[in-house]
Amino acid sequence: MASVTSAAVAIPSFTGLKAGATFRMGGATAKVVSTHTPIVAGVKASLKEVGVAVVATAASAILASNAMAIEILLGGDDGSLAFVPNSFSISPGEKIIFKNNAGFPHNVVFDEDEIPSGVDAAKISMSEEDLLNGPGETYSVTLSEKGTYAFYCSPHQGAGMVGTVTVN
Ligand code: CU1
Repeated sequence: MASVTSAAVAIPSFTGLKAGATFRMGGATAKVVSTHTPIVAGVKASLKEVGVAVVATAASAILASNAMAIEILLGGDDGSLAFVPNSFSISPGEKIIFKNNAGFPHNVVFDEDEIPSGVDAAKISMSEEDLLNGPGETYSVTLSEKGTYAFYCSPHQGAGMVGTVTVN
């Protein structure tokens, strides 16, 4: 199954998921932001649009999104100093929304030695001193060059708060 990484989702009502519930799929935790029920034709159309094939069962939700975005949590619910998930893939131009969850302050700095050549780390990073201090604060970035990017949280890099995103 293709991995679907969009955070903004629309799900069919038969799954019984409520808005605000979280569920796991493809290794990423996604938050249900809408219980809007798309008509079948609409689901097919939007899946075709994003180029994924998803087999729906009563136990798994369809992630179909027009807003191409993925949400990465800063700090685990268990108090771990980590990006959740810490390794993921996106499409070129898809927005990554890093969101303060626990254990902040955090930030997001891309490693200039571990990003595709020609990409300016400063343009996609927060500054080392800049921090997200409050709950729910976000930092968003869009990556357009294909390749693998390593990033870290400067206050917690030593504690292992590092991550990798592949744009493909
Ligand atoms: Cu951090």
